[in-house]
Amino acid sequence: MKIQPFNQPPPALGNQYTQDRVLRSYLQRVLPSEMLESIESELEELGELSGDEWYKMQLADRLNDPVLTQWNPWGERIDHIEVSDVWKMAEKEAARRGIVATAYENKHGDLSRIHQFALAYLFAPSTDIYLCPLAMTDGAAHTLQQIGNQELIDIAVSHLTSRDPDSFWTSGQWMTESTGGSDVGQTETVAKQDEDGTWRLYGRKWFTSAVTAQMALTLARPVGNGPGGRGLAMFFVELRDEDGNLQNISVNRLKDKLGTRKVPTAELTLDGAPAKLVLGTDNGTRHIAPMLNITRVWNSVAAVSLMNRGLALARDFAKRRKAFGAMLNEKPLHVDTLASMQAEFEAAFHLTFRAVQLLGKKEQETITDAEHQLLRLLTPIVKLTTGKQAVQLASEVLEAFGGAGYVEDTGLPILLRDSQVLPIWEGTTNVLSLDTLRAMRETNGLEPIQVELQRCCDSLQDPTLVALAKTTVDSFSAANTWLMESMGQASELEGGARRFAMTLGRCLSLALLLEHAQWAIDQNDDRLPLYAAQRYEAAGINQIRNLSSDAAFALANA
Ligand code: MFK
Repeated sequence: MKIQPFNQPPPALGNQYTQDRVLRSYLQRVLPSEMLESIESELEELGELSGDEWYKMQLADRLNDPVLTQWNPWGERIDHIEVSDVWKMAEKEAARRGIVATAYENKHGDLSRIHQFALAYLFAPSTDIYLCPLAMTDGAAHTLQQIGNQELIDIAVSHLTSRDPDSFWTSGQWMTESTGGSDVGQTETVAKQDEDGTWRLYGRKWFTSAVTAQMALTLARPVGNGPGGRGLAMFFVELRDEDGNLQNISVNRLKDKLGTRKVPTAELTLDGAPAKLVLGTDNGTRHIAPMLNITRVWNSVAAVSLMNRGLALARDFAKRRKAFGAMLNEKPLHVDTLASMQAEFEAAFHLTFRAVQLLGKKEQETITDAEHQLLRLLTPIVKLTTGKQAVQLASEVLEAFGGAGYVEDTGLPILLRDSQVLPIWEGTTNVLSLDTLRAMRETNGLEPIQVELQRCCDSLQDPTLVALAKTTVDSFSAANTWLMESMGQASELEGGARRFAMTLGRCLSLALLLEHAQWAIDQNDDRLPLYAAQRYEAAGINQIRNLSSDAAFALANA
């Protein structure tokens, strides 16, 4: 008798917009219905491509990493980088579909950012982290506009925000040097001025993402300036001359990374690269901060987008895979695991899109002072909270496939490897925890968060939601008490900063999820967001622990 081989059914994706209950329900709540109607065809089209043609292309292109060719056959240094087919497609499609431009065309006033990031969220998971250059492009356009350097705005912004693939530019953000990715004040690149006034940069940039960009914003120390971030200046660099040759920039090698392998991250030597000052000759870290705050929001959108992709695949697989006599989606423990993952995702989604909403209001100057302060605090909190959730969720997604999740040609391991970058670049979890403390010093302490929690809680009527809201109050109160007790004890304050920032992140996520859950009940008698909130709350909100810093030093250094 012939043995019938057993084959596992691969997961499949449908339209990633029409199947996305969470995104659709959120957009219904926050957008006027005419606006939603006017943008829905774009979202549906992207959802279709992302779940079908682009997803298939991504799987087929899995092994094609970018290739650096440093020399042509005749001995000329060219430093050409050939990117993958998905990246070539993504660059054109990103321009045509206005993944950056939508925020600047401003068709929908302070809701334009929500429109843009809904597009980015659908665009991201099948385009191999092409969101990275788009994030930096948006960050550069935003920074140049905010600073108001008209010469540079005239040179660059119409390209950065173009919908025409032939004139669309992307931007790099060169900050990291071998002295450190976090402690940017140690930057060793120097800036010297020629006799004719042209600035030239000399140094080595150690981790420059997407060197295929046309321009970059970067930091360098003008000769004679003092140490630290204050002694740095922010510069604008156009990478290539009119003939397309790199201008005194050489690409030493591409990084051999765990994930984001399609992103051609490079080590560069700048040997007199011409540059223009963006704003003054000092305070470079302060001046580049607006760019970081934009890319941190993109990072969070990438996190929720990848979480959603992992869940879509795991959910579909659970409908197809039979084990122990039943489909996986009929097995209580498997279903319980998926439900907890879904709850983490929904909480992360609402936290992220609250930051997006506030960013739009800030840019259109419809933001209140309290909301402005909230956005400053939220930016590091959202990035650090969602970055960690994305890694944990991607790991669970792989496990939900059993051994298949650990096998490269399923395309699944890439989800975990790509997610692992999210808590690292654009500020690690610890750097952002410290930025949360910095932000609190700039704002009214924790008051903006308290006001936001109160706003969410005030919207609740359903008794289950009201009961869950008590956890936000208790967790916030624990964070506040810890802060008061730790003030003046530098080591305790720094040592507990991550648990503090995480508590605020989870607390805000729960409150925003509760707010949405009330709306969903009122609107459609939809109790799924409530179930997500229950499960999210059960996973634990308050991370504050009384752990001594002295004991941490003893233990970690033993
Ligand atoms: C998928 C989507 C995402 C993709 C993007 C991918 C691109 C990948 C490329 C990269 O990874 S680029 C590198 C990213 N690098 C970082 O994010 C750096 C992480 N380190 C920090 O954020 C440090 O906190 C920092 C470098 C800012 C510390 O520098 P300093 O000079 O020691 O900081 P200091 O003295 O505290 O702050 C200097 C000024 O900046 C202060 O203002 P004042 O001069 O007025 O006092 C700060 O208030 C201000 N500042 C710092 N961070 C700020 C900020 N202002 C607003 N927002 C912030 N976040």
